[in-house]
Amino acid sequence: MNTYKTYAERAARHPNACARSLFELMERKKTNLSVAADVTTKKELLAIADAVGPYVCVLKTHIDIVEDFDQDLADQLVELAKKHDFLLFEDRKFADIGNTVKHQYGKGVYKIASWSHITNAHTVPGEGIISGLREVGLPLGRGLLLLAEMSSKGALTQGSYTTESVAMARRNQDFVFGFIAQHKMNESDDEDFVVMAPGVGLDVTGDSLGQQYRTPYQVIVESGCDVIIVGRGVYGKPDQVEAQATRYREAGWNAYLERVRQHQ
Ligand code: S5P
Repeated sequence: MNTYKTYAERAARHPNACARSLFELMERKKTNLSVAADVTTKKELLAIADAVGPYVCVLKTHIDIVEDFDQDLADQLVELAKKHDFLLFEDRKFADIGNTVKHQYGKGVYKIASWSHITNAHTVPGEGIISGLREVGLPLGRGLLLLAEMSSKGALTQGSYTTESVAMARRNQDFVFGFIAQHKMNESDDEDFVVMAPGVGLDVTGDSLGQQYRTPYQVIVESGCDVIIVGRGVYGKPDQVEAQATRYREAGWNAYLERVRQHQ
């Protein structure tokens, strides 16, 4: 299965430009770590982006929680992405009809499509959500991930919902290059979906609001995901951000090497 090939092999074959540049940079930097920088001020967000930059392939943002957002923040994030060689992923979780998400993605205060290489969408509204986002994102070379499975307790993203989400991705591979999910989603060697998995932690198994954590080994080796998304595990203790980013990068990369070894 494609999932078990190296990131470099997958970069060489992938039909989607966004997936190709992601796999290439993962191989170049030897990291499958994405840090979720869920902080509420511009200063904190930029400090985390600069501190974790050398260790990540993707910096994931929730731009609408930043109290003092301005265009300069977006510009500086783009600069940091260039400086440290990572992609920006605005975790917007679009969930409306195509015509509405088109405006939410391209316009408004945040103009997400203008600075974020990757974004994501729920599949609950049906395929029109992909068509709407594609109109804005594809001409800019952006890529979309679909939420096929969530990490939180009691999530309804299971069974036929997940299966249908994969079918939607399969029909839209020019723009959709993968999933937010908990397991690999490929069904055959003919397709290669990138799976980014949130709900990753080395020290705790959950929080008080329904989040559930697994280790990088479980996520990468046992479940065949490609990128680990780590939030509080990295930025939770402000004086340890760089140390934790190093720790999770190593855990994620070692798990990947183990997966490649097991499937040689
Ligand atoms: O199913 C999901 C999907 C996402 S994108 N579960 C998640 O936790 N996320 C996001 O991953 C969530 O919005 C947050 O930004 C991050 C997890 O953060 P942590 O602090 O729990 O690691």
